[in-house]
Amino acid sequence: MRVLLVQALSTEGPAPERVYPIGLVSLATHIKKAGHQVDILDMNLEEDPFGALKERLLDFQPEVVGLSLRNIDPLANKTSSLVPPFIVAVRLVASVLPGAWIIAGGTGFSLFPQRLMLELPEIHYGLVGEGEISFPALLSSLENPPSLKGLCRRDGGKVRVNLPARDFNMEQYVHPSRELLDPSLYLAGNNYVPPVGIEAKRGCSFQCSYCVYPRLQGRGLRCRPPAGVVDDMEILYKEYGIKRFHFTDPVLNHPRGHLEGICRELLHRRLDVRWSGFFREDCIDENNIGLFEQAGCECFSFSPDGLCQESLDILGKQLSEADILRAADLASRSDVVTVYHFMVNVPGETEQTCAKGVRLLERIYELHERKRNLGTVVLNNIRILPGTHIEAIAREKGVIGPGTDLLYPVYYNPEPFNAYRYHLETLNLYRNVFMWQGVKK
Ligand code: B12
Repeated sequence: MRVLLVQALSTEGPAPERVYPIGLVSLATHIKKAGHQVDILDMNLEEDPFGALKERLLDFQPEVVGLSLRNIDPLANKTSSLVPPFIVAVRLVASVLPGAWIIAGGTGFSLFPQRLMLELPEIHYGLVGEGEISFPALLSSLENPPSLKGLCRRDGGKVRVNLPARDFNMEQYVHPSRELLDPSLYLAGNNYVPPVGIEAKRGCSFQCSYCVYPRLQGRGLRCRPPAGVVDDMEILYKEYGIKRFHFTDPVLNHPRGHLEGICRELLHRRLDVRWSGFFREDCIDENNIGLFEQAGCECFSFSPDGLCQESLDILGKQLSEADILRAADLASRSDVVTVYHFMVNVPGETEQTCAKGVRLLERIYELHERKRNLGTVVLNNIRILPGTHIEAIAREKGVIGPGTDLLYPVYYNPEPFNAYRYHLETLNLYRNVFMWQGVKK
């Protein structure tokens, strides 16, 4: 069968930070192995994304179009949505090729399958969760599919959603066939994030109250053997000249030992690459931090989220303020840049917690001023996503009501601390500019 896989628009406006669609390329790899003819279109690479979609549909004449909705919205306190361009993409496919099967998937879709399929009758099937096994199985049973993991199908006026696949065996991970979508197309343009991702594991065993990662990838940690991960990097380095990577793991340095194994393999092969990822503070210590740096880590991204113990607890972080400062101290002594992410105006915020947050931020800057190695501090309000504990708290506190539509951006930011973020942003910008300019306050 001819199958066109489409990465729908992932950012608003011309994509400033591009991300190579590793999920889609992995799926393409699997369905090609299953004997299908496959083509990929990343609308984010196109100057005229909808024109490019129409053209590709007419040229390739796919029998099946798989649309990936990665992001529902851009987060970062923004109120724009990526649902409208997704709706238009689906409708364009249905109008240009009325005989084609339309299948939707991806992380954004997996968060709102029922809602999106009810809004879009043009979608024949959806797949929530991982697609490596279910997608090829669905392609070979389109007229009457069995009850596949993650399958979303219509039943009268309703949409039935099966439990998602979150158990793909990462020991049997297949290198994504990069020739299906050239990674070098992504090399220009990004200022911060390495566009090419590497999967070292899937799953997250933590239970942070706002987060959907366990829902998307499950709680069990499925690690790839380190040699396979490094093979992936080596292929990209040697065949495509890719030297910078971002590990896509929810938490890169958990469980302890796995990343260390990858680092030792990188050093053993003398692979001169740079990489980044999200680190957990309580899994970093004097022993492994040097190894991470030596093996090419170029940015420690921390997402402690809570700015004081009360907030850490309400967010379910299983971390202490001391863990944050200890990791900050270690990272600030290295030559690696560190970026911190925090949530602001979380449930239970008071004058006291706000003051504690300011102190923590000041303390982090003091540590990093020694070597001037703090990239930035990202400050966000919580985007309320369905099924999270934060959604329940927001309902209980009346921050959202029965009529609130969570498909579109809704943040937890009630009065009286709804302007606290701006206060912290000022502090962050002030400390950051003064640090980088070497000006004493
Ligand atoms: C790594 C990551 C990043 C990295 C990417 C680095 C890189 N070079 O790759 C960075 C930090 C840069 C990043 C940035 C952003 N991200 Co991000 N990211 C992730 C993360 C942790 C993993 C994504 C990943 O690569 N997974 C591995 C691949 C293999 O899996 P996959 O994409 O899910 O694909 C599988 C399935 O979804 C399915 N599938 C996918 N497509 C299709 C299509 C069809 C037809 C079918 C059937 C199946 C299917 O099959 C695939 C294989 O199993 C996810 C959270 C998570 N745990 O999933 C968030 C996540 C996807 N990101 C998210 C967002 C919002 C963003 C940003 C907008 C945030 C921001 N403000 O900067 C940007 C957007 C960047 C962009 N251009 O798209 C959200 C999306 C949901 C939402 N709330 O909208 C998530 C879910 C995190 C969250 N906060 O909830 N991200």
